[in-house]
Amino acid sequence: MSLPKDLLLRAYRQMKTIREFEERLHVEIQTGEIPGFTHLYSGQEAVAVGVCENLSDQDWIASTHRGHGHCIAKGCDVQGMMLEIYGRRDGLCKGKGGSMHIADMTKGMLGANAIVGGGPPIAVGAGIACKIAKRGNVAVAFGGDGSANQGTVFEAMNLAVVLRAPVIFVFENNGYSEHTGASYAVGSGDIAGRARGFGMAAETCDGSDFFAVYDTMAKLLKSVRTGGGPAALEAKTTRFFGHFEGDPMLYRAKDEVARHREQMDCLRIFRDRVSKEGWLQLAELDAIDDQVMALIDKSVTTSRAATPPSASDLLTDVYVSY
Ligand SMILES: Cc1ncc(C[n+]2csc(CCOP(=O)(O)OP(=O)(O)O)c2C)c(N)n1
Ligand SMILES: [Mg+2]
Repeated sequence: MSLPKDLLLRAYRQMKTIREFEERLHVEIQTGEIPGFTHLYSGQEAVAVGVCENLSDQDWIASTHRGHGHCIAKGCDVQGMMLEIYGRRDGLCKGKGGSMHIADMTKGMLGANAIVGGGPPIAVGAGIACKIAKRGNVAVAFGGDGSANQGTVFEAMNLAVVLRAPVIFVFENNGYSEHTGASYAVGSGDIAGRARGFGMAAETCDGSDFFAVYDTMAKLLKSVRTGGGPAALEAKTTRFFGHFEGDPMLYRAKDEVARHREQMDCLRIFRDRVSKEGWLQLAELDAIDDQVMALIDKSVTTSRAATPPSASDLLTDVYVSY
């Protein structure tokens, strides 16, 4: 059965916004105007959106170094994000965080995180807070296949089970941790199986298919929101760019990305499905494409012309005031 039409339209808009945000950054980074290190999320959009369409502003997420998609899917302001990535004063974090430290507490976005495996312990803390508050809210930790090998993640999964914390560990298995293949580096290859070993429910799904991610997440959430303890989701996906911007990708077959863009493009898969089922008209999606292109274009133009923080801003926001 189809999901409500407004949800389908919003999901497409979110995935398209992430895609264009990243494809445009890929171009703009080459101008040298964007400071710092950037990891692009293109190819993985259905995971962030399929997960976050099940969440509200009162649910929390902890993101990764590849965090733009998670931010957009959780509702962060696109213009504010672009300003932040350009290091501008009006950015979401006043231009002091950049790509790998975007956060927005008002949207339940606890932050991108440069530490691989750094998000899950934070999400467990947020999950414990949700459990104490008893409002049925949850915390989600995003992580990659590489993060599934980190001790911090094992400790977080164990603690979440022991304390029955409402946390979902989402593992985006994009096949690589930097330049190392998951087929080599993840023992047994079964990340969901590892999570099960800690005593939680865990599912695997096709991360290129919004509907598969959305439905699997919804199924897991039913129990997590009602006191059933944590769960895990392993989504099989791919990234269309290198590990970081500038990565020559010598570890991937020459035609691999082209093949994946052809076969694993979540936007194309979504468009095919909703038009075949008669749920949406392609013209409706084309209109969204145009609006998204205009939004990204404006966000880049505005960011390029915006002011960076001044020297006097340097020592503010060092500590949070309670
Ligand atoms: C604790 C820690 N170790 C190593 C690194 C360097 N590093 C940054 S990203 C990355 C790969 C992470 O792979 P994965 O979890 O699969 O995420 P992906 O990059 O594929 O999204 C590594 C090893 C780091 N940032 N933090
Ligand atoms: Mg990976």
